[in-house]
Amino acid sequence: MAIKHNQSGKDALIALGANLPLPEKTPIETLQAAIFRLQQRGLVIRFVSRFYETPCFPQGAGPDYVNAALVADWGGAPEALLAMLHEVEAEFSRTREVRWGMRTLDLDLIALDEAVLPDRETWAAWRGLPLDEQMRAAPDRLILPHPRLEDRAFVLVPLMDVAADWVHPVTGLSVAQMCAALGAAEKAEVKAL
Ligand code: PH2
Ligand code: MG
Ligand code: MG
Repeated sequence: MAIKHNQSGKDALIALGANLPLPEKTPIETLQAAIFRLQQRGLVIRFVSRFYETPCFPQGAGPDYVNAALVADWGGAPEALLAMLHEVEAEFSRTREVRWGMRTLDLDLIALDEAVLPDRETWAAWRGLPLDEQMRAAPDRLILPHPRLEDRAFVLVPLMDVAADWVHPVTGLSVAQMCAALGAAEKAEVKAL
């Protein structure tokens, strides 16, 4: 978990992913360059996970992903961090046409310490959405923690490297507990590079 001394802001948990190459970069190189770019823009990065090769979700929707996670120290508004992530995605040619489509770079804000946004009721509504509706409806507001966090080995396994002790403010479960609840087969598919 992030070092608490000398920390001015909150722990931001960020998931990184890529499954399409850029003209001059493999997905691994894209993630490395994106982390560097976030630092250049002033993001204080505390920990970066290993990089993992993961099967595309939904299955068959595209090439394997490279996924990673990082913890940053963020003192500003959550929306400002989200805007920075979107700007860096755009710098790496990310377009947003297809929900859950293939992407050159995906930077997802997963959580900001204990923040529940926009409020617990709205969070619970997004969390409870059935899969077919999830595929149709994309939230126009920032929902934190990420409503699908506990379902996704490609997010939780990298988070184990950097934030195993982070506790979900609604469910009370730590990253380690959520990860332990995943199926063994699903976890085994997330392979450290
Ligand atoms: N991201 C998605 C959709 N599917 N699959 C894997 N393995 N990793 C991802 O990061 C991922 C995905 C939408 O952001
Ligand atoms: Mg995203
Ligand atoms: Mg994503």
